[in-house]
Amino acid sequence: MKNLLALNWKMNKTPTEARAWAQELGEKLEAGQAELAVMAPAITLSALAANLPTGVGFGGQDVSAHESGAYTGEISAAMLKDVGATYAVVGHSERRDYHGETDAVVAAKARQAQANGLIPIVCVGEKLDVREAGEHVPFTLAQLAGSLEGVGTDVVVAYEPVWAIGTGKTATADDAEELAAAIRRALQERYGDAAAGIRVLYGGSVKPDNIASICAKPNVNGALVGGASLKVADVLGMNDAL
Ligand code: G2H
Repeated sequence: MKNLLALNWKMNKTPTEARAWAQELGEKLEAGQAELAVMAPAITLSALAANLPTGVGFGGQDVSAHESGAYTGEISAAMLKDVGATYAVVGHSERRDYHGETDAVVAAKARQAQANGLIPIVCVGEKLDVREAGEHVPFTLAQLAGSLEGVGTDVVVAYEPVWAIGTGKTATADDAEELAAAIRRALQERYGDAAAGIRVLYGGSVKPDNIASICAKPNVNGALVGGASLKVADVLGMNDAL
């Protein structure tokens, strides 16, 4: 399965900056082994649609759990699809923490994405206290089960240990593989043979010099990258490393 290099800009880049980034990527990107997609602020997506090089996809960083209507400030899956998005991140730890998103809300968002032809990237992962208590596997699998309620197989799962997000502390490749393998087993129980086609990503302080060892693990099929996604040079470095 081709690795997915999913870039998560978070709340960075104006439409003007996004356009310049996409054009620079188009000038410098050479064919790589990975699929590349940019998860960007919704307001930048039209600029990305017009300027990203062929073959580089994009998606939203969140999506509404509702189809349409009186939900001020929200972006629907149909809106993302209409602008050309392929993916929508759901359940990122920053959404869970700062916006109180529960597993049930995350699952509803993932279902809404799929109903509109988008592939949800469902994020799960434990905080430091859970890891220190040795509960990271059961915690993450419980979060996964709740976040996949009613969700079909056209999905990506991203394991992002919260203690490794934006902190510079990267989980080791073995830490990533431990959870990726556990997630793969849970996906097999849930979806049967179809689970073999589901990508499991690792996220948390991934950068050009650690991506290769993490993605070399048998159950890791790519990365969700925040900080190192903002500069084209780093993206090229990660693409080259895969
Ligand atoms: C985790 C990751 C991207 P960073 O949130 O989803 O961010 O690579 O900055 O740790």
